[in-house]
Amino acid sequence: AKANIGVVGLAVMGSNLARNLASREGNSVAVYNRTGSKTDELVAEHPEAGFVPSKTVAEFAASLEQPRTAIIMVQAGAATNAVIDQLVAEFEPGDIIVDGGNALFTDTIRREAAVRETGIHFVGCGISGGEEGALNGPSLMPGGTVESYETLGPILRSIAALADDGEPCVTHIGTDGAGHFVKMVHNGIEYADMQLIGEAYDLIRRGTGKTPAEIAEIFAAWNTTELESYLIEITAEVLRQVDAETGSPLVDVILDAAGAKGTGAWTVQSALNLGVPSTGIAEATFARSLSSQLGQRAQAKGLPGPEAAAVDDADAFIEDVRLALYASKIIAYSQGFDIIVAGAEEHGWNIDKGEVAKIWRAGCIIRARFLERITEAYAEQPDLVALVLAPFFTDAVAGGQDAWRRVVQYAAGSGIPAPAFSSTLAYYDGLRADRLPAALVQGQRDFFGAHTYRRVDREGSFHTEWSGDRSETAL
Ligand code: NBP
Repeated sequence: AKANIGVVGLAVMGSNLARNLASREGNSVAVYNRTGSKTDELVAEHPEAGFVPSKTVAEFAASLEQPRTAIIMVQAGAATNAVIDQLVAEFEPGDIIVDGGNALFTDTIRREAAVRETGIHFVGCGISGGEEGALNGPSLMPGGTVESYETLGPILRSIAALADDGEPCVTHIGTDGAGHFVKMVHNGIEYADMQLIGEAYDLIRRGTGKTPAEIAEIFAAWNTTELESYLIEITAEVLRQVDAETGSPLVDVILDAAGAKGTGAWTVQSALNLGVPSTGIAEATFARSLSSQLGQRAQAKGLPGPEAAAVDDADAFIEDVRLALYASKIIAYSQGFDIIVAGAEEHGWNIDKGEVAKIWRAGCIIRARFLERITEAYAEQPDLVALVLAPFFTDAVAGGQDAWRRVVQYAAGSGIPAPAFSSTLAYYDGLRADRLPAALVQGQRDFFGAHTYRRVDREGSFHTEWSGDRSETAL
């Protein structure tokens, strides 16, 4: 019998996704991997899955029901290009090729346009949740045509994570690269969220002298508040872990140089291109870079600066940090959604922001209770100009801002780096400011480059004759 869905690329993600697909009623899953021994291993280890294995791409194509649907799970970049070419050579108009890898959305836009010429559908689908998600239910962010989603939708719904209300975490994000774009922003937000949690931990540790195990309990307690999320939950787990070899907290023996696979940088690059001030994600990405500059850090270690002073009231400080974390997190997410809005406008995608928040409620790394509030905010005001302007979030930030300011003051005064806490606060103050020093910047630009400026009291562009009589001309 032929399979109704196929998976190409059987490393950890592809194998797990194939097993997830096979476990759903009604699915028969064709599998193919460049190195055939991996296919044999997967089939041998999981007889229950009833896989339909192939050793060549032609055989794989022949093993699929028509119109064919195949999900590619190979390394992003050249490997993905190679596999797309191979599939296009065997597939026919009406068939669907899904790229489930972490492709850069501009690659997806280009690939979709190229594959469309052949009459085959190409869908870039963001998949979040790592290995575990792929196996038990990821959050899925498919792009591509509406037509392809009619076939693909039910399959994706069957394997997606389920939110608490039973809704599968998948929605058609938009055409061509929209799915990979939103997945990219998801990862950017993930960077910000992780950095903020890291700063909260560092401030508590240095401000109160508590041990990682004690701080683990604080995070576990926070996980019953509005901060409830997967990342807070695993933070407690990581902080609790003791190194078997040394008996020290594991967090103290892990080298403090954060890695990155590039999706944070892509998000920041997109934000810069779109002119979106996404300071939380940018600072989080730069913080990882700074941590990895081991040579510079070794030389800079002795630079002068204050010693962290212990706080007077540890419990009050910890509550301040919790509120600061919540406020900063709201700003970082608000900025992330601004990137989505700007990207959608730039690329002509009709992205439902509330739906995006909804499909992040389970399966993915940033899954959190808080996301329900984002969905509600967009449901109440579909044309909301910034998430932070939704009454619920405005109130939450207002309620936490005194604490937030105290924490940032303490960090600066004590010489503890808190780039994401402070930059999101500066953004908030910039956003709500009555006047910004941008007026002076415009004056400077006009002075040295005749770039002109606008006035608050009249329409039009103006230039001052800086090197002459300093009179103003309207242009
Ligand atoms: P890898 O990213 O490590 O890729 C390994 C797979 O790519 C193998 O099946 C390998 O085949 C295949 N491949 C390569 Br490499 N070059 C190929 C080529 N020229 N032609 C055909 N196949 C080729 O696997 P992964 O970690 O399972 O991730 C798969 C995708 O999912 C990636 O795009 C990744 O970014 C994305 N992703 C990963 C995660 C995660 O948590 N790991 C989460 C979300 C998304 P071989 O066996 O013959 O070498």
